[in-house]
Amino acid sequence: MSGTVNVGLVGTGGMGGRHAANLNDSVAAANVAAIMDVDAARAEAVAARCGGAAVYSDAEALIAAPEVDAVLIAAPDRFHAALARSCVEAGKPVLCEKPLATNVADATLVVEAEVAGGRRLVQVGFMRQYDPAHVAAKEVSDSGEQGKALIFRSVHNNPEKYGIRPLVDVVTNSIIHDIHSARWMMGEEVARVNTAYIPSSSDHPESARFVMVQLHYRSGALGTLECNSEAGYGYEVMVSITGETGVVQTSPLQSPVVRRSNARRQWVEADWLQRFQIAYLNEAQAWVQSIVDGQATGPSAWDGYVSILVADASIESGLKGMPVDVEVPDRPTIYG
Ligand code: ISE
Repeated sequence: MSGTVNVGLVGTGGMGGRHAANLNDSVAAANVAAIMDVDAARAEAVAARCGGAAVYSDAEALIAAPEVDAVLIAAPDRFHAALARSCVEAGKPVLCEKPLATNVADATLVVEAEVAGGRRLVQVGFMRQYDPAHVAAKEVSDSGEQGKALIFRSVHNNPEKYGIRPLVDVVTNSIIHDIHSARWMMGEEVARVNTAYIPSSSDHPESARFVMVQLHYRSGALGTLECNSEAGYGYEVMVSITGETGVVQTSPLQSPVVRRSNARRQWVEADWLQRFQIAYLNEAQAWVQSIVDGQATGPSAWDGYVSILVADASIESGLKGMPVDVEVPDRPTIYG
């Protein structure tokens, strides 16, 4: 496609607001043409910030609108799959925030719709794939300089924000990122998971404050995904890959280390919007470029589907207190 990509944005919460600002301010080939939110005042405010985009109260109407070339979905998680499917059925490229779906059945429907259309239209918002630190660590591991990759680790500490969260929410909303990183950075599929967790309090045994998922890869490599749902001090994400002769690890914080008055200080980012600021921008630029080029790139609906497959097994494992096997079907040819 040539010229400007007219983007319709569904959802203007923290994430949607950030995407709108990134597209409007920093992606030259994008025009934020339409905004939808059930909160009309918030939609109007974001539309005004983006130079007077059209405001919709119905997401399906925005997807169908002739002035919308492509759609960015930043609505609550439970709406993602149905909206992504509508975009695919309308033949419009879509950047769908993670998770692609909150369950395997819904993710399957998105993949089936895309396969039926015969071409990729969906990119899933696994923005860590656009984070320079993650990309550099993967490059080191892929180069083979530290031998075969044997162990993947990730630590994901969230800010104080959520309150009591059930295991299903921590896994499908937070750990889903770590699951994607574990597949993408190691370049192979997970065959079995084993989850343990600690509830927030004895009054809420169904809640999950700390979650640890052990991964067994098909090759025999291992992984651990550790998530603190409410670390209480700020936001950190760290990944490392241990090879036969070395370890590559990302720095959990982007801020500089300051030494002063016999102390060493480092500022901790408040949340993912700060920590992954560059990643979100890179993601938006790459997505719009892929539309201009007519060739979807980045994390696919298949990645979104397999991630939720692993997430589902991780939840089952945690609830049953036993390991659960993951059967990943053959990848349809449109996903390469
Ligand atoms: C949030 O929705 C995100 O996507 C963040 O990247 C993640 O760290 C956080 O846990 C999620 O709630």
